Amino acid sequence: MYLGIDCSTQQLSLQVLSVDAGAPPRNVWQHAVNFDRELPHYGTRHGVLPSQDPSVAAAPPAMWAEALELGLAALASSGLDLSRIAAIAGSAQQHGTVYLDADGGFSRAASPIWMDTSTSIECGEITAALGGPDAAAQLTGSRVFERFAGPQIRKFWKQAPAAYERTARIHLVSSFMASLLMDGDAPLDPGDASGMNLMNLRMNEWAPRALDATAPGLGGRLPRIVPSSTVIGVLASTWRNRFGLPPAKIVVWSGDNPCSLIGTGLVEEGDVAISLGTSDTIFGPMREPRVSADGIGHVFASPTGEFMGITVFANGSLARERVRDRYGLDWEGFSAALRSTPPGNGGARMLPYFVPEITPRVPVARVERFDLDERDAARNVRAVIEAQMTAMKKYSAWMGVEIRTIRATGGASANAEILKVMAEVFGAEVRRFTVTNSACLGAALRAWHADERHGGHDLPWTQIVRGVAELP
Ligand code: XUL
Repeated sequence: MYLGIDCSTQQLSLQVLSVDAGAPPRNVWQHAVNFDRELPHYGTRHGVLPSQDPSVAAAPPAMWAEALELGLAALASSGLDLSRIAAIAGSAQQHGTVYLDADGGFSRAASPIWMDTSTSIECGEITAALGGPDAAAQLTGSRVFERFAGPQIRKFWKQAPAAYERTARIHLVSSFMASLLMDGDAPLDPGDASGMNLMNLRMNEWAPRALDATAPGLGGRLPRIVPSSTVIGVLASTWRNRFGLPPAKIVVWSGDNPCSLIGTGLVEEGDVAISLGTSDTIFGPMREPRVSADGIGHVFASPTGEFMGITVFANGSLARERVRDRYGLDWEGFSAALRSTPPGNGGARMLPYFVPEITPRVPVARVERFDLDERDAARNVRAVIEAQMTAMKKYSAWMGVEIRTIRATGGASANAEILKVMAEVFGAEVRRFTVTNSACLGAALRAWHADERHGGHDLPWTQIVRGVAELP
C-alpha cells in the first residue's frame, strides 16, 4: 500500500492506494483535515491568515504540522492493515517558504504562500540582476514572479535581516512536511524547486547567479535537490510509536501541480488538464522546456524527468463564488444561469479580478463589466465563466501544445455546464476526470513508482497511471 499526502491551501488530504499484482491500484482509504474548521485556533480563513494588506498572504507553518498529526491519527484508526504501507510521498501547495533556525524552531512565524503578491520590487531587482525577464525565464523556467520563493526570500532578507541571519534552513512547504515525517532535513524535488526562480531548469541544480541575485548566503540555507523518484528516508520512530505505523520509505515530496500531472495521467505530450480549484490552472507535459516568450506561464520539471508547462490564474473558485453569492445562487442556480444564456453572452463581458491576478498580471483587484448590467444575474454568471475560459485558452498558447483533449479536474469540474463552456471556448473534447484530488492521488502514485525503482524495477509511467488515471 502507498500513502499520498497533499498539503494544499485549505486542507491536508491523505489517500491510501492498494497495489495488488496484475491489477490496477485501488483507492482503499481517504481523509481530509480542513484547516479553518479543524484547527480554528490558528485563525485562518480558507487556510490564509487575515491581513490588512491585500497583497500579503501567509499561513502558519505550525498549522500544517498539526494537520499532519491529525491526518496520521485518522490513518491510525482507519482499520487498515498499516503494516502494508510500503512508502509515503507527498504533494504541497507550491512556492510557500518555511524558515527554520538552527534548533529547528521557526525563525519566521508566518510563511508567505502562493497567493502573496507583495514582492514586485524584489522581482524587479532580481530580474535586473539576471539580465532581464527573458534571461530569467531561460535560466529558471519562469520570469520572476511575486509568489515564487526567490523574491519572497529576498523581501524577508531586506525587511528582517536579523531573522534571516538566524535562519539555518529555508524549506518549501513540500520539503518541510517531508522533514517532519522523517524527523530530518528533507531535500526538494526538481518539480517543486522549479517554482522558486532559483533552480537551473536544464540542470536541476541551484543556479549560482540566481542565488546571488536573491539574498546573501542563500545557497547554504537551501535543501538539496534530488530526482523526483528518490527514497529520502524512513518514517521517524516518533510517528511509528505514536500511531502504530510501519518503517515506511519516505519519498521526496513535490509540488501539487507536478503531482497533479501524474494524478491526471498526463505523462506524454498532447493532452492537457484544467484544474478548477482555489486557483485555476492549465497544465500539460512537454518534452522540451520551451519557455513562454511573453513571460506568462511557467515551465516546471515533471516527476517523469521531462517538463510541464503550466499557467496559473488566481481568480478561480473565488471569483465563481463571489458571483454566485452576489446573486444569492446555489450551484444549481449557477448552472441554470449558464443554461439560460447563449455562448458569447450577447457580447456581455466581465474582467473578473476579485483578487489581484497572476495571469494576466493585475496588481490591484478590480472587476469591470462591458455591455453587462450588474443586476443581470444570468449574464454575470456566464460572463465570469467565459472570461475564465477565454483567458485560459489565450494564456496557454505559449506551450505550443495542440490541445486534443482536456481532462477537467478540481471542485468546479463537477459542474457540467461549466465544462460545456470550456469545450466551446477551446474547441476541444472535455472529459471530466472524476478523481477530485489529483494531487493527492499523484503523490500516492509517485510513492509506488519510487518504491519499485528503489527495488530495482523501473516501471514505465504509462503503467503507473494506467487504470487509475486513464480516461473512462
Ligand atoms: C502554482 C501555484 C498554485 C499553487 C496552489 O504555480 O501558484 O497552483 O501551487 O496550490
